[in-house]
Amino acid sequence: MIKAFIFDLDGVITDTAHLHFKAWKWLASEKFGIVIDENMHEQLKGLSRMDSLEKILAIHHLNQKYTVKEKVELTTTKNLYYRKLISDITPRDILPGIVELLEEIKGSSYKLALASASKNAIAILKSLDLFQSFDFIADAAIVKKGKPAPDIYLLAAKGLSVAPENCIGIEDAVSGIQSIKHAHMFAVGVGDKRLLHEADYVVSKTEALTLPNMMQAWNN
Ligand code: B16
Ligand code: MG
Repeated sequence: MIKAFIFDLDGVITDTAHLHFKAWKWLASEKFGIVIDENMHEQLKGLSRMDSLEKILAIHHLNQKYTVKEKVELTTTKNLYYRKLISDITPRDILPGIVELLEEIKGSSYKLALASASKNAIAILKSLDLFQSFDFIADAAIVKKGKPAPDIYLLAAKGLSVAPENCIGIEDAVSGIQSIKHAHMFAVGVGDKRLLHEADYVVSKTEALTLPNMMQAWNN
C-alpha cells in the first residue's frame, strides 16, 4: 500500500540542471582550461557536488592533480557561481503540473518528502514557495553515500516514518532511479524511456505526472 511520495528536486520540481551545468562549464574553463562536452550534462544529473567534480576530472585524467583540500575549494567556487545563477528563481520556475500534483498528493493524505542531492535544496524550495508543502526534507549533507546509493531515499522514508516499500520515488536522472531501486521503492522516471529503463514507470514530462497515472502503474 502506498503511503508516501518522495520527490527529487532538480529535473522534477524545477529545472536547475542547466544552471548546474553552466556553473561546471564555467569552472572547467576557468580553472582547468577545458571544455566540458554536452554529453556530460546527463551524466552529472543527480550526482553530489564532489562526485560531479570527480567525474569531470576523471574524464580529463586530472584526478591526481588536485589535493582533497583543493577539490573542496573548487566545489565551493562552483557553488558560489551556481548560487548567483539561482538567486532569481521564483514560483514561475516550477515545472508544469507540479503544483497541482503536490496539492493532489497532500489532499489525498499521502505523506510528502524531498530526496535531493542538493545542499541548496531548502533555499531553492523557499524561492519556489514550496518549502511548507513537504512533511520532511532529507538533508544531503548528512548522507554517507550520494545517488546511486539508496541513502537519501532511505533517509526520506525514515523521516516520514514510512517503510520504503510503501513509498513511490520520482526522479529524472539515471543515478536517481538507481538510488530509488536500491532503496526498494517503486521508481517513477521523468524523461527519456530508454535512458531511464530501470524505472518501474516513465513519463516523458512533468505534465504527465499525475496521481491516478502513478497509482495505476503501481497497481499493475
Ligand atoms: P548542490 P537533484 C542534484 O539535484 C543535481 O541534479 C546535481 O547536478 C547536483 O550536482 C547535486 O544536486 C548537488 O547539488 O551542488 O546544489 O549541492 O537532482 O538530486 O535534486
Ligand atoms: Mg534530479
